[in-house]
Amino acid sequence: MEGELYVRLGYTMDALYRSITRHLAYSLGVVPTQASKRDIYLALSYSVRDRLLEKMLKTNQRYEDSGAKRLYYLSMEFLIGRSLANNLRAMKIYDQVAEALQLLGTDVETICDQERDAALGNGGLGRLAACFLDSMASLDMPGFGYGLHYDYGLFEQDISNGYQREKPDSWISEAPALQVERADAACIVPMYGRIEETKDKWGRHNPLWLGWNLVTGVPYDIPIAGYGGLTVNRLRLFAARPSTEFDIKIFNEGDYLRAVEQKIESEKISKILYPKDSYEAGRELRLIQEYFLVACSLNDIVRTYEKDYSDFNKFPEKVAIQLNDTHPALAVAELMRILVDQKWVPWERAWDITNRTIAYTNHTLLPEALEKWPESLLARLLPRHLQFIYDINQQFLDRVVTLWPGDVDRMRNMSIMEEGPPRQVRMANLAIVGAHSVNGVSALHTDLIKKSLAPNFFEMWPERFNNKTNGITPRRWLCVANPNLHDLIEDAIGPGFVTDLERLRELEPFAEDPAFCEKFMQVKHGNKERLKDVIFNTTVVEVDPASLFDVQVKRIHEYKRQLMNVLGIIWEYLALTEDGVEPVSPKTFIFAGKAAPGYWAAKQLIKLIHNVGNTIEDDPRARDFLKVAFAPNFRVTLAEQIIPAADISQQISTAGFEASGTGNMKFALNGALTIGTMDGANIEISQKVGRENIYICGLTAYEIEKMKRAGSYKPKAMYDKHPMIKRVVDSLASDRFCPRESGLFAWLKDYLLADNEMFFHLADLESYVKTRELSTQEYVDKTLWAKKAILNVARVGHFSSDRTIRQYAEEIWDLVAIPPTEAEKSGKLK
Ligand code: GL7
Repeated sequence: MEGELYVRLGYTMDALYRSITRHLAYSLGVVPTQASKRDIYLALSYSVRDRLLEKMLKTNQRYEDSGAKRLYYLSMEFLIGRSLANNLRAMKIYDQVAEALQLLGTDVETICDQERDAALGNGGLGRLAACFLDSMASLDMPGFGYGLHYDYGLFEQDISNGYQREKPDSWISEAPALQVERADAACIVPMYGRIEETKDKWGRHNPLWLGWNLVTGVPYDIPIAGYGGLTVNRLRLFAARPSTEFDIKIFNEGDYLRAVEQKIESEKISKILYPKDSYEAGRELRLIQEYFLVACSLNDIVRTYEKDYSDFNKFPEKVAIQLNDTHPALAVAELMRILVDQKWVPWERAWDITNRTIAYTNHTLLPEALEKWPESLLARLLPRHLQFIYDINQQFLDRVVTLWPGDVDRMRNMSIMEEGPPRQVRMANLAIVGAHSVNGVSALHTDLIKKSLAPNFFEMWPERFNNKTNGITPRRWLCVANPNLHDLIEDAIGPGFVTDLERLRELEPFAEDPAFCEKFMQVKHGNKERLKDVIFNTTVVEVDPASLFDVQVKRIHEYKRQLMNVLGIIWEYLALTEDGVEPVSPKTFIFAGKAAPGYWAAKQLIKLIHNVGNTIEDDPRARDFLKVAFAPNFRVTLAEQIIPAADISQQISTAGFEASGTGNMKFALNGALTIGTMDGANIEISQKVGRENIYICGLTAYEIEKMKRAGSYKPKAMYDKHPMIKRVVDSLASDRFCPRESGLFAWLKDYLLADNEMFFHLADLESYVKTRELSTQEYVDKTLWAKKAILNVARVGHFSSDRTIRQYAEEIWDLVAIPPTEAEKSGKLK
């Protein structure tokens, strides 16, 4: 009986109330009547953490008892956002907590609102990792995350006069409410030093890595609750600390200041998340971070394995390691080093084990994001690893030569080492050679990996390449972000769809049911009201929830083409003010997103969006029809507020550039209609929701590729030929949108008209503008719109990250679920 179970678990309102007040007194030292909201938030978080840890221990016991294979997800980023509300929903104690908080004179939303985001990631790649953790726990799979415990997450974005300003985001102060420190599981990581070539007692070549510096990796565990709350996995994040042994050595030499300096040096490693999205800057500290993650994780993985096994024969049957992009690709060399140097496994055998254990996901084709590290840097930082990389490369190239004798170009292209100067190590090649599986994140992206990124590798190992289209967790992106829509759906089709999202199909008949459509639109309207307040509180813009909310929120990147959206807005503005074409519906364009601090063009775009918005607002002919709002500091929590309120979702990247996109899925699940290009997962979304329920525009990836090869994209000719394009570009480049900063946007004309304009803005503009017009016309037909929006919700079940994770588990990891025992389910297990 659920009631009894909750009593036993301590999940009743009474028990939770007692737990919160106890933590107020004994963890925080405050009396309930004097507790601030922040105090109550902390006390509640500790109460939740207590219960999660208990379940985490039981889950771990269950996994140990079963002897099941484990999956380790290595990622430099986990973009978790807030945890409290998500955990309350997962544990199904949201309502009890709401009651308990009422007794304390507050309410659950206010308290959950105290939490600051864990912004340990940049964008889609990091958020995907967080969704995957949620799915693995919800599917009762032994899957664990490994990452870095950054002191500072992604910077906070302030806007001043339309310009982005970055402020540090100190996550470390926020972390204690979520995590437990595991000092017992700390490990030591060597770096720098030299190689001494020696011989062992049998006279065999035996290189020794000596004279290293040591850094300690201290793990912090964050419990990850599966839906239902019985399976709780963990995300283990490593913080860098000085190695005590090393410090003592210097202390003994009497050099106190050097010891302190050393401490600061070590702690730098996990100080800050690099704020670049789909881009690598090649800084030494970043490589050290990547190595630190790999070394700490593998040490932990091997130690766990060795508790049960005395040799490594079963390693690939018990351990799967997934590399989230190339960032942790050094795992290939590190696992080889551990097996060969520390565990005395023969090289060939070690290679077989490594290859069968490791799998690699590619997340981008952008050349500037493909990591390469100078050989000289690796020689200094990781001399022994570099030797392994040389040996791996030699063995690999020997095979290439046997298969394609004399094909020097092919060898040069496939080699892990790129000829210089400077000579560099290609991390993607290392990952492809070292892994038994290489996957892309949407059907198109995987196709492009095979055809353009790595055709030679695909020819050599076709079976190694596979697709795993991304997904999103419905727990966060529906239950937490849009509880009213969740409840409406549950009333219609009954419970259970949250863990079986394909069941949303049962909503299809309701798209024809006027009463349901009405309620559906009411939920949307309520979400728009809520967003109106958020926007008003963070900008000066007052938006009208009755207008069409047209939304583009994501990192600011040229390839994502926020600029094309702005061109579209200017087009509508000129049509309205100069041609007297009134839009059929008032529209609100909502933007949000961060630009990498050093990305000048992206930062200019933020300024442009603000200025276009201001110009329209200052124009009495336009302000009642068009509005532009830029919501500052985009992050998971803001996404949770914006996405449920969107009518239209803009997914307009240049085809071939967005590997998948996951925002596209979140919007569709929340009943927004997509205006999108045939890029990334948009293609699969359009197949699922039906072409009549999505607005597709622009060239395809293959058309663009063809034009690039032929050099036939001539934007200047399009500008000359189409009067409207000319008017839009000229007004953009004039001072119309920057009356007080003359010439500010003049560069955009040169940019857009250059033959080598990489992102084909003008090539897609006409098709894009027409598609926008069509969507606005359809929006005013409320019956039609509700139907299309509901069909989007009903048909996006495929894009649950549960489906994605099942595919990884079956097709790559060979991982099975270990569901809770009867005893756990009845709460009797102690
Ligand atoms: C990304 C892709 O750009 C994005 O399209 C994809 O959805 C995401 C998750 O697979 O990965 N690749 C990348 O480097 N970043 C991404 O968001 C930062």
